[in-house]
Amino acid sequence: MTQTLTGGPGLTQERNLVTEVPGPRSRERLARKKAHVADGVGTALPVFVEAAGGGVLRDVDGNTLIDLGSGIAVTTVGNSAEAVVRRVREQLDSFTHTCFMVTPYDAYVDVCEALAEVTPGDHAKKSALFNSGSEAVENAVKIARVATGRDAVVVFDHAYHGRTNLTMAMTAKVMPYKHGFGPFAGEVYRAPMSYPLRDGLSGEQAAARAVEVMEKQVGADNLACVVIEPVQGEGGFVVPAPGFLPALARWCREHGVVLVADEVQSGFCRTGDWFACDHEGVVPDLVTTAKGIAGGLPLAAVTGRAELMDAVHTGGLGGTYGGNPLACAAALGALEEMRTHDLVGRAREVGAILHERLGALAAVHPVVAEVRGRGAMVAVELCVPGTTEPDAARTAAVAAACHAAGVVVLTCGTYGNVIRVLPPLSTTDALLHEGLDVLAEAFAATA
Ligand code: PLZ
Repeated sequence: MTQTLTGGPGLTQERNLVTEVPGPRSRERLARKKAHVADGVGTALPVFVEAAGGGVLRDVDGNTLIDLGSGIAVTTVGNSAEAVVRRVREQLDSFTHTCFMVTPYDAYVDVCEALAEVTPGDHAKKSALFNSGSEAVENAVKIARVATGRDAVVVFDHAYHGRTNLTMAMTAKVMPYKHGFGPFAGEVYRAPMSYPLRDGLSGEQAAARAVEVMEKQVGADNLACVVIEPVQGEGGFVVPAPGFLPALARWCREHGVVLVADEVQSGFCRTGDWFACDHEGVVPDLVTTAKGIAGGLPLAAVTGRAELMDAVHTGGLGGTYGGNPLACAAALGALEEMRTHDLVGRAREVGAILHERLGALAAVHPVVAEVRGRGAMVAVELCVPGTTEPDAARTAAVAAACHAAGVVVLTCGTYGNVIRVLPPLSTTDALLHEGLDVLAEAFAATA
């Protein structure tokens, strides 16, 4: 794949370490961060970045690192994709803000039109734009409640939906996301997720288990929506067993429950389809998107059945910055990149490499209990060999070794024992292989 890369003068697509990581300049800045930034805001790898693009980040010490994390699933098209940069620059020359709720502009409508095209299903769709994934999820719940006249929300074990009050209630993991931050919003119920490594159930069996909770502990007549990540992100890149999502979708349809697919992390080519739901042909009623939608600028959306989206009274949805013109221009640029460079196809190629290389790793390191994921969203779960007892310490050690060697990997999972690989799709095969070589060395060095 050829792609024009920006990201600053002299940025080369290779790993190059000239100091230890983090180097002295990053450490200096870390001391400034400590003085001025609240301690509650953590950093996975404290190198301060001065240029980024393609599949690399260059830090202030002159080290160039391989990025296997995409800023948590955001820079699918790269950190400085040509079409994103070009369209944002053009928009900057015109205006930065008017507020769509005061005086509208084309880019917002263009993004909504594009979302109707790319999201699952060919029914009539409409969208509303927001700033963050959390905000999109909150608004999906608001829409589902108004449309159904019901209150309850069902979410799943290991789910991550955000850090606002309602979405904290929807997120499963207490530390660091919820600890001390309650009380949380009510009418949120948790059902068991399909997690094949840990439950050994088929998709149908796992769906029946979840449906029992919905019927016996919530009641379909009280249930506004079921919110699910079709491939879980922060929860550990958990891929439900085949048939789980279609069975849930069927049950929702039969009971007038709105099915919300939270595709904030899995959407926009990441899984080798436009959306993770596409893999099993599941058509959700509402889809929440963010992250990869706009190549790094803050934008999020709720897209769904026109009659549901239109159930809300005029003025009931919005926000000062939702669908900001720069973010919309960036989204149109990101979509242009995805289409021009067939990033759905590229995600599948990346996925084939990841499965081959991580599978080889699993074959020699029994600590790898499972390799799972789709497209360019693949992870390894680390357990005490022969068991499903999580090995978070080894996971942290492997990640630290990668970081020291100039490869950005992220961990995830309820038990902190999953290493996820989700590179920008603008990365080259050579960089990807080098990043995976470093990961393999990190497994060997921590054995
Ligand atoms: N839904 C599925 O993955 C964000 C969170 C990182 P915001 N995931 C990364 C962190 O530690 O805060 C996410 C997600 C899914 C919703 C969200 C929330 O998106 O844009 O972070 O609000």
